[in-house]
Amino acid sequence: MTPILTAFKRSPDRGQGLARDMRVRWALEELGVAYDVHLLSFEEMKQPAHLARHPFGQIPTYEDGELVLFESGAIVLHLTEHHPGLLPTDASARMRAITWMFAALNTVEPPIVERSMAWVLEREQAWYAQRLVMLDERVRRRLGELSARLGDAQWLDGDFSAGDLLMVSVLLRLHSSGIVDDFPVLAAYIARATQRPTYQRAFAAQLAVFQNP
Ligand code: GTB
Repeated sequence: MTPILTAFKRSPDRGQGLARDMRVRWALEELGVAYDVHLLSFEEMKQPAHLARHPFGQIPTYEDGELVLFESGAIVLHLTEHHPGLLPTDASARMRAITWMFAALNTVEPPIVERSMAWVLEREQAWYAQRLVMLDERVRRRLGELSARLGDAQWLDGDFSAGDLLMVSVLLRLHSSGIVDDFPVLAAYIARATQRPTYQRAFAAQLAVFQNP
């Protein structure tokens, strides 16, 4: 049975690939797993049928037979556990790659999301400019630390892994801010990752949803 991923019927990012189904699509392409996509409107996401899949009424979810998962990181982890290619086989290296997955989602993504949500929800407020200085500083601190760790390496720890896939997915959310341009090591890292044919295929698939509603 072909697994089913849920995604926005009409993504607010207009096909920029910033919604979290994109990272799952990318992992599926990396691992060579065929999948179907079930597109949902915002209304449908809050209906009982989808709430049974996702307690918070969000995308993405992933269904494979009886198994129903939500949380993009958990879905990517599940995929890497069942298909070779995105996690090393050596136990220590594997755990280090998983650590980078957590770092992407728990340490790097939160300040980036906070910054973008402030723009969405607070940009009309008189104090927004002042708050943005602080939010930018938090993001820049993380990027500086990540850049220092990556250094001259191609990927975070050895070969390209699910840790890189999630880290790059998270960093891409900063694209419109221009902040990454101040971190050439990270800009090159993102370029390397997004040039992968697997990323390109995943990106094209989600863009097609927006272009062919
Ligand atoms: N922690 C969860 C995960 O990783 O799966 C977060 C899931 C999540 O936030 N899903 C969002 C959603 O369903 C879509 S991705 N939102 C609808 C709702 O909560 O009602 C977040 C997102 C949305 C839009 C943009 N954008 O327009 O750029 C980027 C990211």
